[in-house]
Amino acid sequence: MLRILGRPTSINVRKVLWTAAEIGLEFVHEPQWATPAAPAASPAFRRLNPNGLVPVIEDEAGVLWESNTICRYLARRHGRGDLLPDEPAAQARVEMWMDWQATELNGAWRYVFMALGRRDPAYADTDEIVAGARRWNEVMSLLDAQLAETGAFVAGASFTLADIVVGLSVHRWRATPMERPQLSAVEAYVARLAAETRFSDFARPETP
Ligand SMILES: N[C@@H](CCC(=O)N[C@@H](CS)C(=O)NCC(=O)O)C(=O)O
Repeated sequence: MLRILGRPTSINVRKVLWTAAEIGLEFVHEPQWATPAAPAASPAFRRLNPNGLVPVIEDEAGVLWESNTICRYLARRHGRGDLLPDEPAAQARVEMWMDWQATELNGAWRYVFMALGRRDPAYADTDEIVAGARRWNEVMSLLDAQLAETGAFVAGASFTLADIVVGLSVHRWRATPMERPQLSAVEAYVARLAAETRFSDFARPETP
């Protein structure tokens, strides 16, 4: 049986939980990992993921970490070409937006989300917060332009893994208390995700 390890307050854990739910997988979720009761930095957990980060999965094929890789693995293993197409160019378009989420978008929010979303006192530099918010909004405007062009989902007309990782990121942006531009294609996208997918189960107000 597939095991998914990690606290569901983690956006990266929720990527995997949402993917598993869209596929309709049976799995055991161990939500205690990366909480004070079961730190991800512990030697026991580092034997699974030497980075000491969640999510981690384990199934009959072994242990995997890195959330986007896990999502792709689950889609391929269960033959879900709708979530990750086999055709190389279509597949690359989905992976391009997944990699963009993990690098450009995640990198843009890192400081400002820790400051305003998590209210972590270690992130108190006002200049960094202002610059971070500007950068995050700029990157989101790029996404808005892409969504205006597809008129549907991130990588094109249909829902894919790219929408799981980007959709949760959009939720984080909308749930962080800061000034945001009005992005109409992003708002239409959220409504589409809520109507057509399991988005609302994983994009709850209490877990930005
Ligand atoms: N690139 C990794 C990042 C994983 C990551 O940063 N996980 C965070 C939670 S979102 C974590 O485990 N932090 C350590 C902790 O919470 O103890 C992935 O996508 O899986």
